[in-house]
Amino acid sequence: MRRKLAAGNWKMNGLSAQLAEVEALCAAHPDPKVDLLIAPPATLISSMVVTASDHPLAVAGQDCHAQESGAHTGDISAAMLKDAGASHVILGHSERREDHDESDDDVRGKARAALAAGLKVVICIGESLEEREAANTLDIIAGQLAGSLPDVLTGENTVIAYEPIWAIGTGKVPTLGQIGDVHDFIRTKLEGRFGEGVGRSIRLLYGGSVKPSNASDIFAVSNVDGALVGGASLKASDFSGIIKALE
Ligand code: G2H
Repeated sequence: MRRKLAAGNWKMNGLSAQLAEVEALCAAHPDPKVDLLIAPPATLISSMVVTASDHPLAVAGQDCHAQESGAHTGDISAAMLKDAGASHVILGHSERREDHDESDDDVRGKARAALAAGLKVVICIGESLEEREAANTLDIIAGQLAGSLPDVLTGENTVIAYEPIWAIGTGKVPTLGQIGDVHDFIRTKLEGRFGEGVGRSIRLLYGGSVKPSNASDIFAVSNVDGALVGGASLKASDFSGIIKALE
């Protein structure tokens, strides 16, 4: 049985004052029945860990470098995230793939580094609108899975987030059938590559314009084990509505 996961991705949003939302969230869910994770900007990781120190909320980075250390100005290593108190890192988000030209190969290298440093990874995949309209979605997903996932992973240390690029921050959400088709496809691919045990244990999140009003319907879709939430994770009241829909 896979435990449900509600993950927030704050992206490049949030100054220290934003931690009040985390306090409110923890107070609203003192004993959550699902796993909770928030990826703040790197500047807030340590303070968020302190804010949530009496709560099972886990904290994630939004990216890490594939190298352990070195001359990479502006980058952050997996060990640095761990040292700051993060337990997870999001990798391969479409905004990273687009803004920083990250390839599947790059994502796999980062995932290896993160797992080696003892972090858990949330690996993002998803098709563009052009790819969807050309009926290439499943080919794209298969390619991203094959290229982005390291060979050694488990359901304990890896989560996959399906985020159709055209649904991110746009308010557009795929039909429940479209979400189910992709999640079922991912599950089948994972079982084929990693074996039934591991393949069935990896949690699959849906991401892209999830909000309290659509969360229940999305969570009822087969093989949806939770959500990766952007905009609606910034306000405790919104994120709380999504968490309640998952519990
Ligand atoms: C997709 C999602 C979070 P939003 O990027 O990763 O963002 O919920 O704002 O569409």
